[in-house]
Amino acid sequence: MNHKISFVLPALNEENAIGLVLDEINQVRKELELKGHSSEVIIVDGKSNDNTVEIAKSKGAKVILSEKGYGQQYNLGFEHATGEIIVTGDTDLTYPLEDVSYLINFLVGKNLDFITTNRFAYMDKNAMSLTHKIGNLILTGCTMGLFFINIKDSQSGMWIFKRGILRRFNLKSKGMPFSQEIKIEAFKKCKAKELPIRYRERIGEVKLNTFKDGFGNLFHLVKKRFEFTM
Ligand SMILES: Nc1nc2c(ncn2[C@@H]2O[C@H](COP(=O)(O)OP(=O)(O)OP(=O)(O)O)[C@@H](O)[C@H]2O)c(=O)[nH]1
Ligand SMILES: [Mg+2]
Repeated sequence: MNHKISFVLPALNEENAIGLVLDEINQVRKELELKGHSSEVIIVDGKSNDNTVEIAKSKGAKVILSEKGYGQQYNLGFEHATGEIIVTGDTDLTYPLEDVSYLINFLVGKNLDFITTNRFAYMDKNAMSLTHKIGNLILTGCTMGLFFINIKDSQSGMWIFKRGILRRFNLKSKGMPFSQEIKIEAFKKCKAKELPIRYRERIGEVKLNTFKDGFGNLFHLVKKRFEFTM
């Protein structure tokens, strides 16, 4: 069966990487087209003050201007997406978008609703700092313990899912906790699976603050767990 695929990616000052990310996506779009699928690319910009928007447009992406905020940007991008299947990822060249065709086959072939990815399976040597790794481990452990779901990477930003399931999700986070929130919703409410991927070293400046974002995400987990029991 033929599908329309929407690539939705948030961007914040990614001028050094976004052109390469879109080259990789455009290559995948050709592969998808040969299989009879159509596609669109939506970049949701959070007020970048470099050339991110211009480069994205020059590579053929549809650019949506948003307030800054990872979750806020994703929610706006999802509203604009028209494909039955949504593919996400960062605009920093870390995620293997070249594997999207395989991942879509897996989603459809196994009749899943949602796939998230495990970056720790095949991580390049310098792709993640030690503090960031420890933070991820703690957050993933807390997600498993508080919500009784079995995943290895609660913070991965590459998901492949059927757009229709978003209706059933209660997504409140405007910032970085959006990543764990969408997984919790998916594993609680539909057929979801985590698959291993390669994770590459980022191009461009690191924007995450391990401690600020780490504690923010931890606080969000506790708050969300409390809501679940209400
Ligand atoms: N950190 C951050 N990233 C944002 C924001 N808005 C959009 N983004 C984009 O969201 C993606 C995820 O942010 P990253 O800073 O790469 O976070 P990360 O992947 O956990 O950390 P890295 O290991 O540094 O890649 C990137 O494509 C950013 O450009 C924001 O408000 N904060
Ligand atoms: Mg990243």
